[in-house]
Amino acid sequence: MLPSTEKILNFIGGEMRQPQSGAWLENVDPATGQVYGQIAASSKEDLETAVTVAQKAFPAWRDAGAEKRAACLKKLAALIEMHCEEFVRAESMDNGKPVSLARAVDIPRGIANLRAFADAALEFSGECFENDVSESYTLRQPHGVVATISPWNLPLLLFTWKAAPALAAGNCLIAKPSEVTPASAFLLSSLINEAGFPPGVFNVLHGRGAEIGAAITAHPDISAISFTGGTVTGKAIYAGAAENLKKISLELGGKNPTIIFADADFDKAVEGAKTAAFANQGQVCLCGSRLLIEESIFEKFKMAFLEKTADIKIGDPMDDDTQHGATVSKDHMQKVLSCIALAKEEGGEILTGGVPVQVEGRCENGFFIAPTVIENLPQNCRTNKEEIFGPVVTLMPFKTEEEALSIANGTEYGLASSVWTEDKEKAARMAAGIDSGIVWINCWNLRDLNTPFGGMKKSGIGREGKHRAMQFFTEEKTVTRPK
Ligand code: TXE
Repeated sequence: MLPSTEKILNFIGGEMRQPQSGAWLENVDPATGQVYGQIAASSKEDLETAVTVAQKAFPAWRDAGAEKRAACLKKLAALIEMHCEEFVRAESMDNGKPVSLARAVDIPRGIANLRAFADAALEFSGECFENDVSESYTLRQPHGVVATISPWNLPLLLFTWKAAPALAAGNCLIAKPSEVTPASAFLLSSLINEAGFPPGVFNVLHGRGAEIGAAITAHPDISAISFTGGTVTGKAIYAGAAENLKKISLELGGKNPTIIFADADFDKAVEGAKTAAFANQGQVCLCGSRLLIEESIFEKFKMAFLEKTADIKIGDPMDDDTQHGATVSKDHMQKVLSCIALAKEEGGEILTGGVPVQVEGRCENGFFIAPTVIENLPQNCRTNKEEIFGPVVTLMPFKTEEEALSIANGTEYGLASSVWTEDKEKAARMAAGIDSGIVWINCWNLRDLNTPFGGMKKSGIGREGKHRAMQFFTEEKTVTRPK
């Protein structure tokens, strides 16, 4: 049995610990609007303790060897798998996402991340070079104490996506999950000792971003930070880390285009565009929030898309057949609704949704927003440029490939895009022309954990993914001798 998530404690030096300040935050279930627990509000004192135990644990963990590190990660994956349903329900209650989604995506991907980086620990190696006078090789060595700061939209998935490579590479870790969704990281922390990690290697600190997150960013003994979250927070972390020249990996927001050509497989494109727009209530940095449709099929596609959207089942996230749950918090619901109000002011026509939904029964006070489709907005209005991060998609027609590219590239973001066409050459031209770190052809969010993952422009700095993340979490050293 895993511990109750009603009291979310820190995990420092192999022990569950209360926050030293005695301060707690409230944890709200977004599907009911009710407070259901308390979260440790960590302060600088907790961080100092965590850094001290992590520094002490580092030499032995660095020297433990890749096999030991891989074994701990694999054991942790197996333990989460054993408790899968408890994780599913905790994730759903904390975040508002349907249990079906947590069961199909979040928890299995969290497990897969741990396994992928267990393999990466064993595969990762340096390079050899040779010329007429010398031969060289590189060593890849862990930084020491590093930190991860992760968001609320895919809590366990993104927590493990960062923690696993940090540990696989031989670092000791201070991991800070979002204070909005701390439950799955807390449950994971209750399994760290059983997985075999020595005390001090894997620490989890909870609390507010502006407090404990900022303290982590400023701490001189934390050498690297991997962050996923909003662009504004990413900039603050980048600035805060500059003082100590920390290594920084930033995966930030997106305003991703889904581009539909007239020659696409129509039914697959409609289904794909719907999933891209509304998955996880539109709260995925990869979501396709701008739907660009070739003019000759615009009306037909729009009608089919609206029909599909109408079929989405909104309801209690704990019901197995719910497809669309609550947005993550009251604040976030209000932010999304204010973006919809702005879209109307900008002249947008709401084709469906645009309003909160009251789900009857235990969820009547929950934070639900109907999937929302908007048209008739110019490509350069705020609604089409700023990240909304909710179940909101705008429709725009285009006539040519050039126009599609110009609209697609017309924002400050450059994370992901999805292109639907049966013409392989056109797909290749679009892929080469779009300013985004990831381009999906005739699919969306089809992930291979080996591939580089990350964004251009204001969507971030650096790439994650198997070997890229291992590179980030290691320092490269060149060793040369004469021939
Ligand atoms: O996330 P934050 P917020 C976008 C989305 C959303 C917006 C704001 O558009 O509306 O960001 O969301 C920690 N120093 N994304 O404010 O603040 C925080 O505790 C150090 C995109 O809820 O970015 C949490 O652990 N850390 C996104 C993490 O940062 C700080 C996912 C993310 O929270 C900090 C989520 C500080 N000063 C939101 N302030 C994606 N790319 O997937 C906060 N944090």
